[in-house]
Amino acid sequence: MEVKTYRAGSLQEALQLVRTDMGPDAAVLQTREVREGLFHWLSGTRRIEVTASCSVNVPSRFPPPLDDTGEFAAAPSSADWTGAACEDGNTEDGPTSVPAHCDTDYRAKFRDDLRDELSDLHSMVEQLSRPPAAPSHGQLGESLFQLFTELIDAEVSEELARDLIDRVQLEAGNEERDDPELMRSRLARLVEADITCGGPIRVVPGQSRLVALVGPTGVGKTTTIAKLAASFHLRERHRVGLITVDTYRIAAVDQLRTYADIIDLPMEVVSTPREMRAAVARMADLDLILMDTAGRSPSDEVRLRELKSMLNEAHADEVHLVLSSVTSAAGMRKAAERFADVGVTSLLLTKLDEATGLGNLLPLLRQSKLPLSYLTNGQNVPDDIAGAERGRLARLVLGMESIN
Ligand SMILES: Nc1nc2c(ncn2[C@@H]2O[C@H](COP(=O)(O)OP(=O)(O)OP(=O)(O)O)[C@@H](O)[C@H]2O)c(=O)[nH]1
Ligand SMILES: [Mg+2]
Repeated sequence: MEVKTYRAGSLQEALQLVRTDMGPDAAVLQTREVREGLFHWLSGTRRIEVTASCSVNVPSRFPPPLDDTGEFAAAPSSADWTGAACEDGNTEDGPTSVPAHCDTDYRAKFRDDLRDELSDLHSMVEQLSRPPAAPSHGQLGESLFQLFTELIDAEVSEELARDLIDRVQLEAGNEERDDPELMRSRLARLVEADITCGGPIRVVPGQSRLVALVGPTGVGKTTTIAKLAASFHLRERHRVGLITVDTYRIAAVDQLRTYADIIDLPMEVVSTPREMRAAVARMADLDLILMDTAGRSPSDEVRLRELKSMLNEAHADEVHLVLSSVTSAAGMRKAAERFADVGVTSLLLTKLDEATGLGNLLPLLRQSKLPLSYLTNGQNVPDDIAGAERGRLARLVLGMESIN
């Protein structure tokens, strides 16, 4: 008896393979879910395997068509009626009419069978759509399992945590796998390799550099401008000026003016592209111009276009997209996508002190091509800011180091 197995991404595709290879009369003997790929127990691809044969005669479940007289055109064979035979025992071979109640019994049986099959299919689909169970202690071994739970505690998504553990396991030698510290530093290096840092703003005396901060509302743009201004002016003795284009709220102008007064810096308030040109010209002899902008919803395309034309007018050398670490991974991805259009050149992450775990930053850090400039970790001006550094950031997002 010829028996073959076929694998595909879905039951439907697997049955199509059977049909193409063995023809429409092939009988399906078994279906089951299998996993393929390296470390299939962790994240192998789920496939459906169908075992089929052409040599097995499986009775048709469908009644033969009725002819013009309302009788079956060709009598079903005894095999066709297996289990559905009429109580009269009217199962003899050869052309014969089927009594009405036999037909009714058959159809009822057919309906029941169909219901059972639908219910089986339903459970199969449910099972397939369920995420695979988390890897167990026994599957991973002591140190990798510990690492996996640490990633989950750091709010790394389960999918990403599995992927990272897989990669670490793949790279580690057998003797390393029992050493939690070695595995931890291997994991940190892996994540570090995905992070790009651009370093702090490079100010060259006499070469006016214009740096703008943009981003969603309330992420800490103005506070960060104040931290940068104080740091460059008071600590590094550079000549710094401030421009704000956030004229939508009176309080926003007052907020920056307060910082400008305390640090003793010139400040310009700009509301049109023309005013922008004039303000930049007046500050041309400064070493650093920091530009504050109004918070924008990533979905507000009109306001984002306005922001872009202001930045073009200012000829900004650097545009830092400010994102809060307490935003969801999806929210950060959306903001990064939408603000890319305004000409963003780097990422600046704020409020690291407020996040319960920083694993949500990982997808953005891995996917974004933008270099990171600064990290902020509190409301204190000018202290709570530091240049982004790959190794430290990797340990922070993996929960191996605390921000405070
Ligand atoms: N915990 C914490 N709070 C911060 C940090 N940075 C800023 N904040 C606070 O976040 C709040 C909003 O800060 P702003 O600087 O006004 O934010 P913004 O992005 O300028 O806001 P809009 O101009 O309204 O879009 C303030 O209460 C800041 O003190 C930080 O790193 N950590
Ligand atoms: Mg602001």
